[in-house]
Amino acid sequence: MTTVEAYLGLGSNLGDRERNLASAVSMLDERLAAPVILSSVYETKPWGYADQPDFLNLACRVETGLKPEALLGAAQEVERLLGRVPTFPYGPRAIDVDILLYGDQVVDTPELRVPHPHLIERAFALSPLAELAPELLHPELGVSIRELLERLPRAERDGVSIVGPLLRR
Ligand code: PH2
Ligand code: MG
Ligand code: MG
Repeated sequence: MTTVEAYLGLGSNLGDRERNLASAVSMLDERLAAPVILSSVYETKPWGYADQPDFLNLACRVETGLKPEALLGAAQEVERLLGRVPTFPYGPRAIDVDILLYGDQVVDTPELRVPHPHLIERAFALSPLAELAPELLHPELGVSIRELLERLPRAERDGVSIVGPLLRR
């Protein structure tokens, strides 16, 4: 089986945020039948819509045999099982599981865009990703994750602070 190194971004700002992240990670472990390598947990100021609680975010690396559409299906199933209910764009959510990168592949369909179209604007996604893969090149821009993070405005980077390792419970 050929596998691809994919990176996911997870976030939560409703309920027991850390527990939501931990549950999502164990469900992904099961569904991907592969170990999920985790970044630290970060506490992050809400991006896009300010009037909501702070998020906890992390990134993870998975070595997966699933095609991007199937990986998206697994991510959405985890969101559903953890009781995510639709709100509004950039609004609060118990759990969000996004595909940030899928190897060096570019996907552009109505259902899925990879690399994640907002990745390069968001310190909450780039900071944990830079912890796992600082030298990885963005497939469309040819710029490293570390460099993309450094290019963000100071105010954007300052909205993100490292908390520590995820407690797997
Ligand atoms: N997710 C959003 C909108 N805004 N802000 C932070 N800090 N973290 C998120 O995960 C996040 C967000 C929509 O997916
Ligand atoms: Mg998202
Ligand atoms: Mg999402």
